[in-house]
Amino acid sequence: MYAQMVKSEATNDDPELLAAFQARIDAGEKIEPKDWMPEGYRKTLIRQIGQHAHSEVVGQLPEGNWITRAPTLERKAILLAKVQDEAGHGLYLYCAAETLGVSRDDLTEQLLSGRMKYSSIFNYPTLNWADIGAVGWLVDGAAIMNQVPLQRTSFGPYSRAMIRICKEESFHQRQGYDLIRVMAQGTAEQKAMAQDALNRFWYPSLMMFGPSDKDSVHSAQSMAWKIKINTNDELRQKFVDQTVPQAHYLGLTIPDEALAWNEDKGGWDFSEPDWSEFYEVLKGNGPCNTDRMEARQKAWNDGAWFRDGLMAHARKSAARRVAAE
Ligand code: FAQ
Repeated sequence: MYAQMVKSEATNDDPELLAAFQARIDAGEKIEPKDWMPEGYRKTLIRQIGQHAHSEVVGQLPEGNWITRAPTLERKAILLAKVQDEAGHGLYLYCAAETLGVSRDDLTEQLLSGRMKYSSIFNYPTLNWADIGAVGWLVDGAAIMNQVPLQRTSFGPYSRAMIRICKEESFHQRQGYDLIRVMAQGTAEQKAMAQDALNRFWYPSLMMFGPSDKDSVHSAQSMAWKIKINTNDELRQKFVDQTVPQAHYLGLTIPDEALAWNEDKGGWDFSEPDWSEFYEVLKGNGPCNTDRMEARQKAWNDGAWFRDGLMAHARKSAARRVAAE
């Protein structure tokens, strides 16, 4: 089935080149930017890496919102460092996408015009300090579950970016767990806040892995090309299996009455998220879609003079160098 799909995605490509390309992928070789690649492979990577980069950048907004209101100087410093890391992740990923022949400006324009997505999770609000713990524990926890296998993705620049990102992301998950632990073990009111944050972030976190495998449009092809290493459902199951014991340790309850240990599969049975909500968020109808896009549009407009200045400086420097030769 995979071979058939590879062919249909890249009908203009020479079958011999395609077969040689697939053989390299199957042998576990990394594909580098100057290597020949099917157009479908390039397009899929630009879509996935671009969306991933946008997610890192938009993902700064729900947390950045709390930097000035962090309860202690230590928590403020940690959050500031984390948000700064997310900006860095966006940059590594935009650079990886640029090696495929798309500029960062193009990718940003596609985001702002609604032609490119970012992760659904960042369209949910962070209403109080416990939500910052839930973002680190659950959102970064889900992100890292997806990103660790991506270190082995077939495209060299993406795989190398993921190695560095995963190192930082594991610190992010731990600071979130530590924050929520302090609240869960605090006063009754703080524990209630931690439980409320878990209640609101649980299903949106499960949605981060994408639609169930039967509805996933790209998984089969992306897995044949080793752009994706696992299916959406496999990673979602791993995330649930990792997170349930953590919640139990904290004395918090996963908001799912159907949650039950399944001895046969050696994992937890759980309820699917409401997929109609997921598709509504993707269409732009989540609680914060409008705010997030307005914030990105404003940042892009406000930065125009600076980008223009940098370009003018680069042009003048180049002209001076030519004149001096
Ligand atoms: N949100 O066929 P599939 C982070 C779209 S980590 C929005 O299964 P695919 C760290 C999908 O694009 C978060 N859209 O798609 C952080 C496709 O639509 P399209 C970002 C989603 O690509 C933490 C359609 O649904 N991580 O930011 C979502 O094979 C805290 C059909 O789906 C990555 O991007 C969704 N959740 O699998 C930062 C990881 N799910 O494009 C700050 C890399 C699916 O045809 C604070 N990406 N869609 O219009 C991936 O692994 C994959 O792209 C998936 C989706 C697994 C997300």
